[in-house]
Amino acid sequence: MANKKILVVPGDGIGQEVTAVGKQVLDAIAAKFGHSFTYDEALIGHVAIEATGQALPDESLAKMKASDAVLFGAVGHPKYDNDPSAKVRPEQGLLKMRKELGLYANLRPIKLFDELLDASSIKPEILRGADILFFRELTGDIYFGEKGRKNDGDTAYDMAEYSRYEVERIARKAFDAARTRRKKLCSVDKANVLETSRLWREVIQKVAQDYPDVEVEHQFVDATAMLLIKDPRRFDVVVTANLFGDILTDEASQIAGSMGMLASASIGDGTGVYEPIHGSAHDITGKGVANPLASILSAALLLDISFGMKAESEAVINAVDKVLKAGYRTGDIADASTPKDKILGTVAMGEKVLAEI
Ligand code: GGG
Repeated sequence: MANKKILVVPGDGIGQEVTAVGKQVLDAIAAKFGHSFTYDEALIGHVAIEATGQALPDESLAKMKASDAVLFGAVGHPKYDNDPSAKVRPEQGLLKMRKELGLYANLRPIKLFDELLDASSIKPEILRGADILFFRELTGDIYFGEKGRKNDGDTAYDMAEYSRYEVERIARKAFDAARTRRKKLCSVDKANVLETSRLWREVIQKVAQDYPDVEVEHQFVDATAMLLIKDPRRFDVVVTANLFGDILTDEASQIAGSMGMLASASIGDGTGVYEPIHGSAHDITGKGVANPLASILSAALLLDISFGMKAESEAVINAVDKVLKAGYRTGDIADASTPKDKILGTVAMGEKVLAEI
């Protein structure tokens, strides 16, 4: 029996809807395994800007630091897409949270549930058995470098920067993970063009000397984008920089059938944050159709990584598997052969998973 404090930070758009389901799943696990989970809530993103003027209010950050884990939703709002001059934006809350909590490693498992082989636009014979674990570096790169305008606003710049220290710490996390899997690591960069990538490759090669049992390959990001679709099974652990990881994992979500299936764990120096890789999806917000499985699978990662509760985490994954085996789908993972009565909304899909726990 464990006592744990979980901070629920739904954020914007469908973040609100899917995180509510993720929390219900944590509750069901606590009841089944005799744990005591207590919850608090905090604001981030557009909802935080509206309430306080800040994308990540100090109070939210303090609550994050004081909790054992954070179950997070998404940030974003379309109003900022058409207002490039906005000084405060929802995404600033996300970046500040990552920096302040030292969340330098973002784990994004790309796991295809067998039942979803046909949901993907990639051919089943290419996909079957694909299982990739991405390590996206999360607190450096072009996201955090100096940015600005010059020449009276006619020229814009974003600086990309990496230090040896930053590359080495994510590299070691990825190599450690490769040792527990198929012992293959692919480091993705653009070392034929970028100086940050040349340093990245140099550090990966040095760290690799401490892991002689792990087979290492280096790929350029453009080639990786192609190989993920052509031959996803060639990858085991992939480690890459912040921007490349952001883009490649959206692409790789198609291996798992949908963005709505992909969970993530952001870990580092303190409290871990667990969230779907998808954003706030305002086009479907409030319609009750968002896929809650990424939030549910994020809860499974939380149980495993932050609380060391392997059996509890597996109970969640098995429940998802059973629901998919029974043929239930949300709209994003349904296909022409899915019977209408098996296509569920957010809440109903959550209830099916809860019933299997
Ligand atoms: N749950 C992920 C999320 O809210 N994504 C929105 C976003 O702004 N993502 C940028 C990033 O992950 O760097």
